[in-house]
Formats: sequence, structure tokens, C-alpha cells
Amino acid sequence: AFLQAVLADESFIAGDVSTSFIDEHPELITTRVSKDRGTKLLTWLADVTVNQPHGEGLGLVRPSEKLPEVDLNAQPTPGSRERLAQLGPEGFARSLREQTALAITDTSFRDAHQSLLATRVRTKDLVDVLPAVSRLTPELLSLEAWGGATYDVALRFIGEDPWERLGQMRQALPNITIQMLLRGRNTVGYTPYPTEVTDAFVDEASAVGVDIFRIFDALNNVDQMRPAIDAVRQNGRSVAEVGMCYSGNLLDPAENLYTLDYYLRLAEEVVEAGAHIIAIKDMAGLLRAEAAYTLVSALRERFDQPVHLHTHDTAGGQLATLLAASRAGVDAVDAAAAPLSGTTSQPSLSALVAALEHTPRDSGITLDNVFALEPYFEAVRALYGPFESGLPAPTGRVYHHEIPGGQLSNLRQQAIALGLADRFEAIEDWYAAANRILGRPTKVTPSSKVVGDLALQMAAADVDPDDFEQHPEKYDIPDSVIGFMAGELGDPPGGWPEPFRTKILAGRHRTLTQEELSDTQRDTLSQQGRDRQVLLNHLLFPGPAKECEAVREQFGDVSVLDTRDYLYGLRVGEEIVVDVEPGVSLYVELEAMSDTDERGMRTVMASLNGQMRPVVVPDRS
Ligand code: 3PY
Ligand code: ZN
Repeated sequence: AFLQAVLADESFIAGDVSTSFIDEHPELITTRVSKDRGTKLLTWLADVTVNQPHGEGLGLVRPSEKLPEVDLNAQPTPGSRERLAQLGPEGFARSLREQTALAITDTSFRDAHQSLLATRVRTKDLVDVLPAVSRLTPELLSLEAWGGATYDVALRFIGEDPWERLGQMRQALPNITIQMLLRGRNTVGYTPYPTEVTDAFVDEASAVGVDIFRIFDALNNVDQMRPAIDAVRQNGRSVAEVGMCYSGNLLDPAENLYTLDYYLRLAEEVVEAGAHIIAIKDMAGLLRAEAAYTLVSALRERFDQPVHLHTHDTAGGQLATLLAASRAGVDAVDAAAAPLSGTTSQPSLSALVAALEHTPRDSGITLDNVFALEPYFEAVRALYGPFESGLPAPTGRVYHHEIPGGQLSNLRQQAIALGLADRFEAIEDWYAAANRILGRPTKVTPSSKVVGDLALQMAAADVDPDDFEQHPEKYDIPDSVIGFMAGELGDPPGGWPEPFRTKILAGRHRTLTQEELSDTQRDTLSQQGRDRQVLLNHLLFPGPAKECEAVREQFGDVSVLDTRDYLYGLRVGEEIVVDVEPGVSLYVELEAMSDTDERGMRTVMASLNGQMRPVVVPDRS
């Protein structure tokens, strides 16, 4: 009866339905809401509660309940951040090279969830644990916490502004450096941007919170990285870590491209371009233990810069690689919290810290403190279950197809979409064939996408790769492949595959038009602050930036919601507390839900700070 009364209520009936936004965003709900923040958030919660896009989320624990007990009144021990401020980037790199302890970067905040959970981990889950991390593991070299796909995904899928994420992480982590992954001239996108954009992006990222920039180019072309390296070096306070993407197996006598010599020559260019730190970026997890020993020994013998090793544990053996590199003198390595480690992610931080304990290269990190943080990350992983990549165990097939960690999980999802879920090994074979046909380029965003696009195209049409290579003119060719062959990503390390390239490009002309920046845009890019951040969002990801703003307009700042509520909605009788800002909380309780009416709508009765608020949402479930 109460529901009936509410349904008849004037104000409820007046809540008309806006359509234009919904036409573009059918995934979003249609009720027009009052402008107040609580009602907007309630609208999001009501929609998720009715439609359960990710299921009920039964039995899931809030990660905040799993935070270790830490005295938050105690100041965190000074760490790498203070060291960088004191020594400057050159001195910081020198001290890294001189220290005996193996330095460790924790990737749980970026690459680990990019590689396991489709980059979906939200700001709240990243920030809430940082006060504990800063006090329990202050010996970490850095937290890799920004860049790569996180920028795009925050705007596109999470309704979050990446700059706000960075600022919040910075505030919560005063003593450990924050590291980001920068795709050279592509910054955090998929195509090259003008130098002004790179400069502004790096300057803004550094001002808001990034200390160490790991820069790479998908084809190991140092010229493509130079603007980013220059931009990082320019401000005098940031560290330029320059990556060499690793492919093949340098110990294999049959390897004629990605040899030790190749990497030493590349390292020379990287150092000459101004790298403070040399990174080995093993994005697919191909670097075997003994090869790591050989490569790291040679790099440290020839160069003064510290060497930082990044790998993915796809085949399951990469702890051995980290330890072999450690014996060869590698200065720093990457690992992830155990619950977010393994397979397409990095090796386990606990296993690494334990392996080094009481050895000359003891990391200095307290093992008990590392595993004290694990229940939190375990709860986070469970919460994001719907975004799991579906790789249940290590796979040795990576040595054959060389698919990078992040892409392997993506491709599995794409295979499902193509109806080839039960033939993933065939997709892997097509990927390996595409790799060979395209001349064995290094494969990492965005060159990995080119190879993946070709593989999926051949898979969808069930093409014989040899016939494709001989007669590409007979087949549809993905745009990205034509662009790649036209040199849009630069020259690949092994040169161009001929006559394949000539056949592909015959009769096709592509002219890349790059939009000119306006004077106003240039002006905005020259000054640090919110306007510049918003402009960068729109320059890098025009569509997603608009979508994110539309989500904000309709639902408010959803980043304040707990992930369990954000993804799975409310349960009848349960009260949740939403801290919208320090000192301001909303108390929300779901009282009842109506059945679906003849218009396909359901009314969610919830109380907001004790007041009943009916919200009507379309039932799409
Ligand atoms: C990215 O570019 O996002 C990567 O993680 C590359 O390895
Ligand atoms: Zn990686």
C-alpha cells in the first residue's frame, strides 16, 4: 500500500523520462533525477540493484573489512619519495645502482589488475589501502599505479577521472614514489600525439603525482620515445626509465633478430637519449631465467645506469627469472601482491621477498607486512570476479604465440564474442602466424593490437595463413594492419616483410591527418591545473571523456561508492554508508522494490538519510 501511495505521488509522476542521452547510452537508466548528489548516487544504486549487470555478488566481502591493523597516527617511514626529493633524478638513479638490496616495484595498482581484471579496479579500492602500504612496506622502490590502459578505462568504463585518481593516490602515499607506464609519443593512447600534448601530459602528471615515468615504444624505436624522455627530464624532478621491449629468446642460436647484440645496441641508444634507468620490458613473459642472467650481466657491465626488470608470469616460471636477474645484479624488479599475481600478471611479491630474505640481496621489506596486506587484495580480486580474464592457470603456449599479458586476457574475451571460445588454441596459432607474416615485430600496445586484429580476421574467416601471406589482395585487411604496413607506428626492428608489404599497400594510399591544436588549446596546455587535465582527457579520448562527463552529470561522482554497492547494488534491509566527502556521509537503505510495471519499469524504495526516496528504473534484466 505504501508503494502504491508513492507511485501515485505527484512528484514521482512528474519525474519524466529523458531520451536523447539514453538513445546514445542505452546502458544507462532513464529517470530524470533532481540535481542533488544523494539522489544521483541513489539512481545509480537503484539501477544496478534492479538490473544486476554483474549478478548478485553474494558472499562478497568489502575489502575495507580486510585492511590490516596499522597505526595511522604514526608517520610513514621516509622512503623512495624523500630520496628522490633529496637526491634528484640522477642521484636517485645512482643510489639505486649502488644499493645492495634488490629494489622492488609493486604493480598491484596498475599492471596486475590490467592483466587480470580488465583494468577495472576502481580508485577507491586503490586508495583505501595506501595508508597501510605506506606504513607497512616503505622500502618499496615504487608503486606502479597509473598510465597504460588505466587512463582510458577509467574514463570509458568506470566513470572516473584519471587525474583525480592520481591526486588521491598521491595524497594517500606520501613516502613511496608513484610510477606510471607511458607509451612514448602515444602517451596513454594508441596513436601518436603532437609534442605539445606529450609535454603537457608529462608536466601535468608530474605535478599531480607521478615520480617515475617508464617510457616505451612498441617497436623499440628510440626516436619515437625521445619527446617523452625530453619532457620527463625537463622538469628536473622526475625519473626517466626507458624500456626495451623483449621478444624471442636471446639464448636460442637460431634467433637472428632479438639477440644480445640487438639489446646492447638498443640500450646504447636508450642511454644516449637520456634514460636515468634502463628497463627490460618483458610484456609477454618470454625472458627465461638464464637469458635474464646473460642480458642483465651484459647491461650492467657496459652501462652505469641501473637496470629494472619487468615481466609477466604467463608460463609460470618468472620468479626464477627474477632471481637469476638478481644474481646477475639487476637493480630493481616488479612484483604484485600475491592475490593479484601469477599468470598474465607479475610474479608474487611475497614469494620474491621470501626468496631474498637472509640473502645478500634481501629487499629489506618485512615479509610479515607483505602478507598482512594480502587479505585486502584477495577481497578486491573476488569483488572484480566478473572481469576475470578466464585464464585459469599458466600456459607454456606463450613461448609459441608471444601474446603479451594484458592482451592474452582480452583476446580470450574476443574469442568468446566470435563464438570461438572452445578453440582458443586456434586463435593462438593464428596470432603466431600473423606475427610471422608481419615480420615478428615486438608486440605491445599498439603493435600487439595490429597482430591481434590480423589474427582475429583470419580466424573469423577461417583463412589459411600461407594463402593470406601469398595473396593478401584476396582478403579483407584490418585498417590497423594497413596503417602498420604504411609505417604509421614506425619501422619494426626486423624491417618490412616483403613482398607482403608491397602487395598490401598496392593501390592503397593513407594520409594521416593529425588535427592541429588551436591557439586556445595551446594556451590551456601550457598551464598546470584542472583545465589542462580536462583538455587532455578530451584530446586523448574524446568519446570516453564525454561519456564520463555524462555519467557524472546523471549519477554524480560514483567513485565514492563502495565497489560492492557500485557493481552489485543493494539488498533489502541492508543499510550502507557512502562517504561523499570528509565529514559528509549518506545513509542508504533499500526498503522494497515493486514488480515490473507495464512500461517495463520498477520502483525502488530506498531511504536516504532517513527520508524515503522512490526511484524508478527500467528493468532490463
Ligand atoms: C600497456 O601499454 O598498457 C602495457 O601494459 C604494455 O605492456
Ligand atoms: Zn606489463
